[in-house]
Amino acid sequence: MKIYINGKYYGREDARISVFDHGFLYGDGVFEGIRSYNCLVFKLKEHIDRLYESAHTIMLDIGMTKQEMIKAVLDTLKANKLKDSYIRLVVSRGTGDLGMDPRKCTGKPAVIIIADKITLYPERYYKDGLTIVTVPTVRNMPEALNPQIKSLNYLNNILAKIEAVNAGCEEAILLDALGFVAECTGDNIFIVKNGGLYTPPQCMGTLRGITRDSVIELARKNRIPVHEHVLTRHEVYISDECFLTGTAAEIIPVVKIDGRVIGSGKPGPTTRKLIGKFHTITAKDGVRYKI
Ligand code: PXG
Repeated sequence: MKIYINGKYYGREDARISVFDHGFLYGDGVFEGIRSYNCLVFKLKEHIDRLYESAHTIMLDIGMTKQEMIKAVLDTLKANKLKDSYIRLVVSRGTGDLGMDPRKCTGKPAVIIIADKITLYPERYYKDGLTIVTVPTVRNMPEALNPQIKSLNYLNNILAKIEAVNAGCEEAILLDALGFVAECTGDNIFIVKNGGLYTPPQCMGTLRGITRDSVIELARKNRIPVHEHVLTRHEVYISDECFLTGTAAEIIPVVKIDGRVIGSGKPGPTTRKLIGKFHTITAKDGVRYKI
């Protein structure tokens, strides 16, 4: 494995950054998770744009143009000879001292690109659907730490993940500070009701997921009405279908939430249709590279 750190490649054992890096000391940095399918990087521009937007808000100057970053991602994929890949792009504030003041980080930010094989949920979850729970940990309030910033500080999500695992589930629903459904630990949530698609708006505790946007676009193209609407748990429990979206999981059906069976208890027709359409676009859209 060849890991990109600031323009150079390192083997897995040698790819290291300083313990004084503020990404490590404080979670001060940003990241993206991107996928490639058969030598096509899906929504690369959108991921790079979101990375730079996250960096802009935390006032982190990445020190590379977006074009240079895109080239670095493609070069890393080529160096690793990966056709299908999960790409983790991390930009941390860089090394400083033990104070949190970002001005103490006088060196360059650390730009890290790891391209690995994909680890997915087991196939049976796509076939039979997931069982998930609502957890006590509430999604960060936008005024505190906006979920739109894909920062290296993911403890909010990790706490929710721990609660899901404690309940014997793979994913968790987090509510926002008002008690509306926000999203899952690493996925957005959709429900289907009476033929329409509903997903929480991005204004409260919801990341504007790139898979979410792709699904909205796909649904509209296929004349499925889409509503970005606040959702309560009640509306989720009485939905006809439910599914989650994310770069890692793609589109995954949910069949039981907090002990309530969703719809027929099996992945529904709209979910299955969207999964099929999604695979069609990941197989043909994207930025091509040669290995
Ligand atoms: N919500 C949150 C909180 C996320 O972190 C999504 C929604 C879905 O967004 P995209 O743009 O991927 O459709 C995410 C994405 C991981 C991992 O390693 C996490 C994500 C993506 C890829 C890998 O757990 N989060």
